[in-house]
Formats: sequence, structure tokens, C-alpha cells
Amino acid sequence: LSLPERIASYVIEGTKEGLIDDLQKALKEYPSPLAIINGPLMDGMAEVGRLFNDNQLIVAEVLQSAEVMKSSVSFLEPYMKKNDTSSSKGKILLATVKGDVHDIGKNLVDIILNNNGYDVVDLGIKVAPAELIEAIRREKPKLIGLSGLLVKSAQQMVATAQDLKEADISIPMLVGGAALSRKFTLNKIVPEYDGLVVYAKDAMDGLSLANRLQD
Ligand code: B1M
Repeated sequence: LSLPERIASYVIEGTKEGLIDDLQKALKEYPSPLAIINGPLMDGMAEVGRLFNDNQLIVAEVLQSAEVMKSSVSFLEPYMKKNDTSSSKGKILLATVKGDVHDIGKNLVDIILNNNGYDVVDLGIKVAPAELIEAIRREKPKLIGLSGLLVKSAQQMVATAQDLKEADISIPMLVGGAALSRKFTLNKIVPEYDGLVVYAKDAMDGLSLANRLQD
């Protein structure tokens, strides 16, 4: 197998034997650590999703794949470019919405925002609107970042937007995750919220949108 194929196969097979050696090799061959994540590691995850959908993998196996992905990201994180920002660009609250445990994408967004000068407060997974509202009042963030991968999470974002509006909150909101699209965001979430709502297709897109909101 080629190096990219091997890296994808660690994720697909949920095994870490040889992973770090190959990631080390990849660091020399790829233009950036993020290119390794967005390339072979994500390819592996996409295949895991496909196999799971076809009932060829069980949840326990997908969890092992998630572990490999998380270990890979932790290994790569110190090699990621940290932009010199002596003063914080502001506080961002991050959460995976109520009912959803998927956090790999959210954690990637956390790392990338953090490395680029944001002060990120990660509320974790399955964050109910009430918990989010409480955290917003406590932390007073500049931006709220919501992640969700399930189809029902897209609906949950609509419900969350409604609850925030009812609580008189209109802080800009960044939303992302596999079940969302720009169209869904525009048609379903935006009308339910008083503040700005923007959709990010990936973590880098999230960073550039956050940066644009600064201007
Ligand atoms: Co689950 N799962 N899962 N799962 N899982 C999906 C999402 C699914 C598409 C798989 C499938 O069937 N093909 C499917 C959803 C179906 C649907 O609703 N349409 C699914 C299902 C059904 C489930 C369960 C219901 C399975 C079950 O129990 N029967 C269950 C749900 C539990 C729950 O949440 N209540 C479940 C559980 C799990 C595991 C726990 C085993 C594990 C998660 C472990 C973890 O996260 N700690 C898992 C995994 C790993 C997946 C897949 C295979 C991979 C997800 C992932 O981590 N991708 C996934 C299939 C797939 O997506 N191909 C699947 C890598 C990650 C980097 O990408 O999170 O998309 P992603 O993030 C991207 C962008 O979306 C974006 O940036 C990232 C890239 O830079 N982004 C943001 C994400 N959030 C953002 C926020 C932003 C900005 C950008 O701003 C705030």
C-alpha cells in the first residue's frame, strides 16, 4: 500500500500499529499537517461512514476508527502552524448540539481557532440549549460555534436558534457538520435567529468566517 492508503487503512481498520511512524513520514511528504487530516485521514473516515451505512461495520468498530482519528489529530496538533497573535481575537463558545456525540470535527475547529488566536471555550457534546444559554451569559463570547453530524442535529440547530432568540441572544453563530448545508442554514436556521448565522463547510472555512466577522 502507498503511504496515503496505509494512513486511510489505520482509520478504516481501527488499528494504531504503525500509525505514528507513517504520520511522521507523511509530515515530510505533505505540505501541512492539516493536509494529512483533510486527505488520507478523512478519506479513511469517509470509507468508515460508507461501510457503517452498508452494515459492514458495527458502532464499536466505528468507535475504534474514531480513536485512531483522534490519536492522529493529537499527534499532528503540535506540528500545526500557530499564528503569532499576542492578543486574543476574542472568545468563541463551541458545542456539539443536544443529542449528538460526534466531536472529531468540533475538536478540529477548536484546534484551528485556538492556533489562530481565538480563546475557545469548548462545552463538549450533547449541549442542550439551556446549558448553552447559561454558558453564553457566563462567558460573553463574540461568536457561538455549533457542530452536529446527525440529520436530527440539523433540526436541533433550528431549535437551539429559537431558544437563543427567546433568551434575547443575537451573538453571531457559526454552524457546521456533515448533516448541514449552506442551503439548510439559510432556509431553516437564519429565519429563526436575530443574529448573523454562517455555515462553514470545514474547519478552515470556519476560521476564515470567524476572521471575517472580526472586520
Ligand atoms: Co456516527 N454517524 N453515529 N459515530 N459517524 C455518522 C455521522 C453517519 C453519517 C454514518 C453513516 O450512517 N453513514 C450517521 C448519521 C446518519 C444521519 O443522521 N444522517 C451516523 C450515525 C447513524 C450514528 C449513530 C446513530 C449510530 C448508532 O448508534 N446506531 C450514533 C449516534 C450517537 C449520537 O450522536 N447520539 C453514532 C455514533 C458514532 C460514534 C460514537 C461511533 C463515532 C463518533 C465518535 C466521536 O466523534 N467521538 C461515529 C463516527 C466516527 C461517525 C462517522 C463515521 C465519522 C464522523 C467523523 O468524525 N468525521 C460519520 C460518517 C461520516 O461523516 N462519514 C458518522 C470526521 C470529522 C473530522 O468530520 O465531523 O464532518 P466532521 O467535521 C468536518 C466538517 O463537517 C466541519 O469541519 C470538519 C472538517 O474540517 N465541521 C464544522 C464540523 N463541525 C463544525 C463546526 C463548525 C465548522 C465546521 O463551526 C462551529
